Amino acid sequence: MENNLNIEIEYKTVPRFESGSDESIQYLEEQGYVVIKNALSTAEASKTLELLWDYLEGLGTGIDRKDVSTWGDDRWPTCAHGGIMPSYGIGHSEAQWFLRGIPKVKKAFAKIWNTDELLTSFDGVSLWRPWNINPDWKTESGQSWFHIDQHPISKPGKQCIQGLVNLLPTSKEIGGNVIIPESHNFFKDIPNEYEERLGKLPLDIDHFRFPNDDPKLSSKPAIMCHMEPGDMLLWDSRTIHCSNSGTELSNNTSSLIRAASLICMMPKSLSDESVLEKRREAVEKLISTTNWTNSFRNADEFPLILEAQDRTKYKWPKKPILNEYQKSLID
Ligand SMILES: O=C(O)CCC(=O)C(=O)O
Ligand SMILES: [Fe+2]
Repeated sequence: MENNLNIEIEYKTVPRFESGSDESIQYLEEQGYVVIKNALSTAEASKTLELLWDYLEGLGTGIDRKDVSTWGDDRWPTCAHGGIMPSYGIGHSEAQWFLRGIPKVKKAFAKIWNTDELLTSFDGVSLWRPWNINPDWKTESGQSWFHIDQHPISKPGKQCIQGLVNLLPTSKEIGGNVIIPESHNFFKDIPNEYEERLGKLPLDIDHFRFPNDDPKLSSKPAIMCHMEPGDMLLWDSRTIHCSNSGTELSNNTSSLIRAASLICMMPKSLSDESVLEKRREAVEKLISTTNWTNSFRNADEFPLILEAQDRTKYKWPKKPILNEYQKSLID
C-alpha cells in the first residue's frame, strides 16, 4: 500500500475468536489486540447502522441517509481526526445503547476482567464518508497519529481494554483501524524515553502520540485487521494504534465506507462514588465520554468541539429508554 510517510501497513486476515473464549484472552495478552467474531449478528450490525442514521438525520441539519449530497461538513457533526464523532449526544444515541445491550459484547469484556460487574463507556462512533465524492472527507493519514490511550505515568500496567464494533465490510481499499502487534510491551519504557514530552502531558489526559520516527512504530509490521460486519476489535490501551484510510476507492462509491462504534467496558469496582455520580448525570444530560469508565472526561468539552462553529445548530437525541440490563452498565 502506498503511504505518504514511511510506515508500511499491511491489510491482514487474522484469527477471529469466540466472545469469552480462553483463546481470545491468550491472544489479546500476547498480541495486544484481538478480533471477536460476530459480537453482533449481521442483522444487529445493520440495525445499529440504521439507528446511527436515525441519530444523524435527527440532528436536524438536513442529513438524508439516501442522499450523499446532504453529507457535507455544513450538516455533518464535528469529527476528530480519523472521522470520529465524539459529541452532540452520540454517546447516548439509541445506536450506541443498542450495542451495549448485546450480551456477546459484554461477555468478551467479562472474560478479560473475570467479572460480570462492568460499566460501559459513553463514547462515539467513527464514520467515514466516501471520499471519491469529496476528497476532504478522506481521514487523516494514520502515520500522523500513532498513539496510545493510557497515560504512561499516571496509569501504569494493564488498566483498560478498549474496542470497536465493526458495522460494514472492511477491505484494504477502505482502510480502518491500525494496530502495531505486541507494542503494549513497550509501555513501561515510555516514561524514560519521553521524559520531556510527558512532562507536558497532564496526568489525566490519556492520549499520547508518538513521533513518526519512533522505532517502536516499525517494531512489527503495522496491521489493519480484516473484519466482518458485527466483529469486535479489542485492544489494550497501551497498544500503539491509529486509523488509516486506503488509497483507492471506486468512483461510483456513494455510501458510507466505514462505520465503527467505539465501545469499552471496565470493572465497576474501579470507579469511586464521585465518578458514578458523574456517570448518572451523564446519562441524564446525554454527555459523551472517552473509553475510560473509571475517570470522567466530558467529550463535549474536547477542544475540537469547543472550537467548532455553529455547534448549537445540532439537535441532540432524546434521553435513552434503557432496560435493566443496560442500566446496570451505568453505575
Ligand atoms: O478509528 C479507529 O479505529 C481509531 C480509534 C481510536 O484510536 C480509539 O478509539 O482510541
Ligand atoms: Fe485510540
